Amino acid sequence: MNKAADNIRCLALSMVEKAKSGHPGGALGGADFINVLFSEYLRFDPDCPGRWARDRFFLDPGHMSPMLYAQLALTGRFSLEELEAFRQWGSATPGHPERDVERGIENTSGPLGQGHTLAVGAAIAAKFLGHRFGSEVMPQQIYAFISDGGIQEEISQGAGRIAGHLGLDNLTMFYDANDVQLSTMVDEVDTEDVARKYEAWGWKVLTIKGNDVAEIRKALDEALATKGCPTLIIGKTCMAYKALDAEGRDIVDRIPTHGQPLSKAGVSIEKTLGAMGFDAANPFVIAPEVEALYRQRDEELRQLWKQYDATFSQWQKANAEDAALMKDWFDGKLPVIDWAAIEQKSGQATRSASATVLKELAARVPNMIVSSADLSNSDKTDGFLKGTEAMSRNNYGGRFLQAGVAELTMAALCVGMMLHGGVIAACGTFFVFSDYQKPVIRLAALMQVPVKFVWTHDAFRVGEDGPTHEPVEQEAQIRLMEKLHNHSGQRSMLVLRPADVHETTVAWQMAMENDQTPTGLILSRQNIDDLPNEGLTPYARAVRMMCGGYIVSDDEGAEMALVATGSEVATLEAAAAILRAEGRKLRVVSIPSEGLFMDQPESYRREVLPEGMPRFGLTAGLPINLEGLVGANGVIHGLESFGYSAPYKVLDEKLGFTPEAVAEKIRTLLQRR
Ligand SMILES: Cc1ncc(C[n+]2csc(CCOP(=O)(O)OP(=O)(O)O)c2C)c(N)n1
Repeated sequence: MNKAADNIRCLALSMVEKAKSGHPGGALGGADFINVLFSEYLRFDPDCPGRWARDRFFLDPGHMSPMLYAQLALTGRFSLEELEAFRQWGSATPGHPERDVERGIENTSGPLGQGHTLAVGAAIAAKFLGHRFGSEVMPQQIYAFISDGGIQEEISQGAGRIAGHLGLDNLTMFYDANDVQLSTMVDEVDTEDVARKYEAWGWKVLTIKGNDVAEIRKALDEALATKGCPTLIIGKTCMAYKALDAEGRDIVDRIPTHGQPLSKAGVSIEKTLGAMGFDAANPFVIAPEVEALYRQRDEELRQLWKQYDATFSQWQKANAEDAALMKDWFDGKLPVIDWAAIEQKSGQATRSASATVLKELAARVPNMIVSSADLSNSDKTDGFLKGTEAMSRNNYGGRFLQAGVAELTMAALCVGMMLHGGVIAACGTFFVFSDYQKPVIRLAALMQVPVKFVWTHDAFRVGEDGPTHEPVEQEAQIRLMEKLHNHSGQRSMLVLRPADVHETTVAWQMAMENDQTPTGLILSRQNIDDLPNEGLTPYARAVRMMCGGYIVSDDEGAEMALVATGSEVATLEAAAAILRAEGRKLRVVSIPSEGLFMDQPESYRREVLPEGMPRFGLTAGLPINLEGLVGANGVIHGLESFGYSAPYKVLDEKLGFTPEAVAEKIRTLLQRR
């Protein structure tokens, strides 16, 4: 056992030496725990690693990637050559691990704190699925590995609170407590009692010597036997464990071992590897006894999976329908939904229209879990809640997660649920608080996890709550994710701001059908008039937004195209009505997703926004929202300051967003031509 942990140390240290960059110290200290976990506890099928019922290991400190890659080399998922290419262009071993389930990497990690929160989300999904299908077929345990950085990150407060509150006894977290962080010692910044903190959240806490195999085993056994609460194993480890200087002495100052090759931190690679029985001249090896240990483990795992398969097929025989359902859920298959038949009440706020759709989804999509950060009655995710129950430690079948006031945590929990698989997750809050969620949105976009973000109260028309609650620059920020492409070459996020209740139905359809990237739905607080349907059914008209944007109303020989997203489209329609009565010819265009619109063939884009037709844009956000669509020769009326506290109709007047004020701006432009 110790030789295997030393082998991980040898590989991890050598990867960083060879790359001339990376974080070796933590990896050396954590090697003993990960080695025990992978060689004796973690259950996965060595011949089919992505199986639904596998245990999952979530790494929080992504900088400790050498430890994970080295471990996965012992497990047989990475070759030694791949370890040698650590951090290099095109390698399978980037600086921080990137999600690759077949290779044993459940989550992309690096931004500290997120990884273990994803694990809590995965534990929630596992509990939900265990409740639905039975724990004999959904027996998966969720393991998380966290370091001082993750413990200090604010998100750990949300993750710890929720995991304790829900009593997630399928979650075991190892805290690599090595007293050292990147630029300081831990006690220079943190004197809290971590054990008591987690106990207060309802966790079982075990404190052990984290480099001691027997203590690690005992703690893992105890964690697995614990019922009713998650377990935190605080492993007191040693940073850069077993690193020696040229005289063969333990090194003294361990902070420099955190983030650079150990040879630059006063460590002798020859002495260190030599003492562990490895050769510094040829360090990329797996010792024969270590190879034997892990191949032996493969055999044990194969036996375990045989037993599981037998249990599963018995269950399948007795529960054929459930087995088919389970497959559909893990395959991400959506039930048939008659979107066109969803009845929307005219003239409502798009958040209310969203509630109407969510009511339908609650009835039709039994593996959907919706969450809200204590705003369900405002962000209208309560449309879903009415069709289910809140999840609790006594009811893992509830499909509504009351996250409390914790937007960042909630977002990460939803991403974690979807990383686990088998469920579809959505979460709601006010659009202005998407600011609290950005780091998770970014990671979800990078990992291509199709969580649905519901953001309501989408502009200054929030009104009386004032500038703290009025998003102005948020749409511009979130649309940057539409411009950023993921590693599959797709726009990394779909962002939709529907213009009326019917576009909201279609926006939800697009969100549910988007299984490639996260989707953001930006919805209004205030009521919005329906857009004209031009002889189509409302759904048939709205479904044209699947091209990103479309012509809502048009006059032959239109003199100008009026462009907007969301509620401003209805304002443009109203302004156009005033001007049409004066004999003006206009075109109104709704573009709920600039990114999607830009992906249409040029011919379509030109059809909607012809080259020579002057353009006017209206946005309740920063004018930059429409610059790509309106172009340098067009004019945009937007908001260039924070909003103000007042009833929204007063704000419309003061800020020039009434139909009359908008019509006047357009009139002036038309007269100037
Ligand atoms: C959100 C976030 N902030 C900052 C960093 C940069 N960073 C990487 S490692 C680290 C210190 C981590 O210390 P610890 O968690 O104790 O890891 P160890 O020193 O044990 O390797 C920091 C600040 C990061 N990766 N993520």
